[in-house]
Amino acid sequence: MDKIPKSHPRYHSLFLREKISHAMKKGLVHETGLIAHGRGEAFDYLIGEKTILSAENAEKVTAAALLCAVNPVISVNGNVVALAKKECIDLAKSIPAKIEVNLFHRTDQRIKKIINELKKQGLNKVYGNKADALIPDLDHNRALCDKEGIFSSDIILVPLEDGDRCQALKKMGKIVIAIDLNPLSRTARTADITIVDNVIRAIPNIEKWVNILKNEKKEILKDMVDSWDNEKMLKDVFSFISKRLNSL
Ligand code: PTJ
Repeated sequence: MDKIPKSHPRYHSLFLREKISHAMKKGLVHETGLIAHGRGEAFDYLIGEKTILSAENAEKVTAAALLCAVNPVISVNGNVVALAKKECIDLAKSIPAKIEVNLFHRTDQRIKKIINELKKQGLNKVYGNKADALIPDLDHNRALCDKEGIFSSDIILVPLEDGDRCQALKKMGKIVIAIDLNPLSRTARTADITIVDNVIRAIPNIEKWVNILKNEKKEILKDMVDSWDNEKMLKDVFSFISKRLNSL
């Protein structure tokens, strides 16, 4: 990777760009993943590049939901693996949950490369290669999934989702949790729980809450999930952003 001086005021942001660009050169990230990353950066600017209270609350309730799940699955794509592969594996181990590679721009080669990348990082079993099931009512490659993974999951965490799949997964009766910096996206408005935060902060923060809530009674965790109001949370995010902009 190019050497970015640590003293640069935008060091962290530039470092993430380097990671994404490096992963694209390795064939892990699709070229349009760079554009998606840029859109994410713009929204991250608007929230101050920090985990805001609404996101912290969503991360806490996500941990509660994942701890109540029978077959929780974390769905990862090129961007997520480029930015937060270790964090995803740590989270999956702490729940425990399965990790499945599910791509919008799916090719067998990229699926294999991403699976290998996760295995190199210490994950023994990675789903997504079998593709022996289909998400109904979804017209593109993201419909391909594993019977034992996404297809039979009850709760699915989907960082960098697209709205279509989110809707199709919900139609299957699953609880869908999305991580999306864009609170206006169809995904953000369709998911049961939306985390408006950067995956690089969101994933370790969910793990933090998993460890805090691990020994809590299931009824208490279920109550937290049942009383979650995603629409209100999104309104709070809009209000946060507009107040922040007005105060600048
Ligand atoms: O690896 P593939 O083939 O599955 O392709 C993945 C991309 C990202 C190209 C594909 O899913 C895509 O086109 O995504 P979209 O529709 O552009 O949506 C990406 C959303 O994720 C946007 O709303 C961004 O704001 C958001 N986003 C981007 N980077 C981050 C993010 N949200 C959280 N953390 C990020 N780092």
